Amino acid sequence: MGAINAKPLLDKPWREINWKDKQSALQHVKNYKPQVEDRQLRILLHGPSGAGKSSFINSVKSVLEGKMCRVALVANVAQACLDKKYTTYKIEKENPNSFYPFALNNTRGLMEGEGVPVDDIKLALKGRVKEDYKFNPKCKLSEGDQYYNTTVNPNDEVHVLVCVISADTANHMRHEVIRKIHEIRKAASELGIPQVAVITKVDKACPEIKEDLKNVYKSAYLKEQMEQFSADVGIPMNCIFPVKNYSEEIDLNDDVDSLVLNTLKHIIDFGEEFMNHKMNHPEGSYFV
Ligand SMILES: Nc1nc2c(ncn2[C@@H]2O[C@H](COP(=O)(O)OP(=O)(O)OP(=O)(O)O)[C@@H](O)[C@H]2O)c(=O)[nH]1
Ligand SMILES: [Mg+2]
Repeated sequence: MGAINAKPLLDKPWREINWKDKQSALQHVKNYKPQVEDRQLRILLHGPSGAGKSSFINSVKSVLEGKMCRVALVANVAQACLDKKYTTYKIEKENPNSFYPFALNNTRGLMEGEGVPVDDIKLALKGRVKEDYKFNPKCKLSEGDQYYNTTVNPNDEVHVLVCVISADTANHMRHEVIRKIHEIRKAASELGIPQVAVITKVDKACPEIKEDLKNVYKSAYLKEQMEQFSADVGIPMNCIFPVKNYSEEIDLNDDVDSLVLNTLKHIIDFGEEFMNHKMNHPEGSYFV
């Protein structure tokens, strides 16, 4: 994004979110139970290195557990590509032996040259990548490898694909990265998997948002950036969610929580709809 936002704030937010009622969004997520019995919703995160994938996982976990969590290692800005393995994050619910019925999967960053092979993300969508597989930018995972999952359980499959992008780079992504995102989207569409984008670091996009996160849907500047990103990668605006991850804070904050919860609620709804559709149409016929 680069240039400092010089646009005034809109009088009315272009999308409504209830900042005062964090509890009902939290309850919605807490009450979530897949309609299909014994099923776990799998949310696959991908996106450029440094975009905030690990931070988003930590933010979700922090909101749900009501305390600051740093389970996914977050890179210092100077470090490139911290996460190299395929990792599943589950979140404890109330007691140490019970978990929310959804999991977040982290992947190695998408970048030019050294990034995760697009084919590996395609395999992950189908549940073919085993936990702890170390992505190798030079070589895709292939059948016969010990980390290639030959017996896919429905809970290994992905139900919603989330592209994580930083607001300060969303508008000038390298052509190669955009091409990779398109290719991954195409593969997900063929499988009928819904796709969402999470735009992180909105506090860096515009000073008014940094000042007050409630301005997030009043910033004409951020809206323009989101529209441009939507046009570049083909994800519709109503599937793009801006968030501010926990990054410098040491205590939880209601506004940060509200935005993360609102995003998570939509991600879960998209995934649940797909899971049910797939159950009723095992032969395919998706309209994504
Ligand atoms: N200000 C601000 N900083 C953020 C936000 N989200 C992430 N960061 C910072 O951005 C940097 C990179 O974040 P990570 O979560 O490590 O990014 P990643 O996508 O997991 O990166 P890789 O693991 O290398 O692929 C860290 O220094 C975070 O603290 C945000 O919403 N606002
Ligand atoms: Mg990471």
